[in-house]
Amino acid sequence: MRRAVCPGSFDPIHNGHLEVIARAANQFDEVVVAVSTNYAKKYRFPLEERIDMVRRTLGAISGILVEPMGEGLLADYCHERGASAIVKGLRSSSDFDYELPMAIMNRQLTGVETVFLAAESHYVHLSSTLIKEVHDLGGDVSEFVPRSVLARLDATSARRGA
Ligand code: COD
Repeated sequence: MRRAVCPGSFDPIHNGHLEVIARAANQFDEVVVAVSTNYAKKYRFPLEERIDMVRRTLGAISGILVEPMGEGLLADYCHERGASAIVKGLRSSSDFDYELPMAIMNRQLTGVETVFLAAESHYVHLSSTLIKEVHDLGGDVSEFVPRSVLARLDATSARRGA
């Protein structure tokens, strides 16, 4: 069984993430979507809500699991889960510069390989941060996120008084 991990904050999940996860699922027998927690990071959505958004969006697709990643090393998580690869989407050369040292370090730590998938051109400009900013300022992000995520963004804007 060839298992891969697609890690991310998913704060919130968007169509660029989904496209990479779907392509990873075509290449591997099983894909674990690992939702990370980094206490140094300030998230818009708590972990449980980020996991819930990912699960609702992906539904019950066979071969895709959604799990919390915990706070430890991604390489250790992959080793514990028996995953031979980490799958990441690449949007730009700056993504590559950021990801390459981590890919090498992760391979040295536990032997896990990193597979980079070129982002789909229609979604290459997307990030969770940009989507939140555009939405907070009144822009239409419905083309970039699943409907259930848009509803959560609307709800957080209402709570924040935006
Ligand atoms: N198109 C395609 N792919 C995309 C797009 C897009 N528009 N946007 C994002 N992606 C992909 C990227 O590959 C990205 O890595 C992934 O989706 C997740 O994106 P985010 O923004 O949700 O997640 P990040 O960037 O906050 O990263 C979370 C990680 C869990 C990957 C990161 O925190 C991590 O690696 N943590 C592990 C800690 C660790 O082991 N440290 C030591 C490293 S050697």
